[in-house]
Amino acid sequence: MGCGGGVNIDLGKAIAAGELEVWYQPQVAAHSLRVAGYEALARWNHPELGHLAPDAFLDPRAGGQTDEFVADLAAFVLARACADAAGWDEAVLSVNISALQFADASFPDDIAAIAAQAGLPLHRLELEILEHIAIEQPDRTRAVMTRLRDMGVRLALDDFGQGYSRQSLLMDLPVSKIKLARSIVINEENAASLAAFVADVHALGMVVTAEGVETREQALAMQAVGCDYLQGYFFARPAPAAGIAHGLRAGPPL
Ligand code: G
Ligand code: MN
Repeated sequence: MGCGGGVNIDLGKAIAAGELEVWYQPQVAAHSLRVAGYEALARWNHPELGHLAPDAFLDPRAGGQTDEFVADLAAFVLARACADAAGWDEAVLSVNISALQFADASFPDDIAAIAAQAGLPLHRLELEILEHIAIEQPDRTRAVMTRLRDMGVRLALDDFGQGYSRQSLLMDLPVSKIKLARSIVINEENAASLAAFVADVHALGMVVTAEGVETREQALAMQAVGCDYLQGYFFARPAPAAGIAHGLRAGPPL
């Protein structure tokens, strides 16, 4: 099977061999620094190469894999993550969802079945959709997103701010969270416009997560412009479910 990222994975074999894992990275509340939730991240424990992130064996934009491959991987991650998260107190589970799934009219029913099977209440589930998918394919994704929102599932726009959206489009989307792309590194020049953006998002009733926070300076600056949640290596790297510390602060104090 050809793969966009270069390393070939035989998904069925990897799952059967227990090589496919789901790791978790905390999102902390920007002021208390308490863990509010975890993002589920697939990791392939390759026999020779070690733990590979999906971008090493999956490229959703290049379409290197068959639809069936993407669907199988997604189904595995969702089921595994929901089962793990059912055992956490109140922490929200965030799962990355592909364009394909958001275009599938039966996806909300699949979600309800998977969460019920795992014993995870739908209000503790958040699904992340890439900004450009939600914006570029609104007719294909809107109905499914709205149905999920009405079921009580939270929706987040992932990798936000890479130039796809006019801000006015946000108003119409049934999402409750914007995740600022890791590529947006806060500095003296962009801090004021970021603060204005965050204020606009808040006025729409949505919250903002800063992703890819790697230093104390970035954490403090993102907190200062009003971000509600912070996520990144400064607080914690993705880790296996066994390493999760419930309700604790993640990372060093600011
Ligand atoms: O696009 P998305 O937000 O789903 O990407 C998640 C990926 O980003 C994961 O593979 C995770 O390991 C990586 N990641 C998480 N935090 C950081 C960070 O602080 N710095 C960098 N460079 N990558 C990060
Ligand atoms: Mn994500």
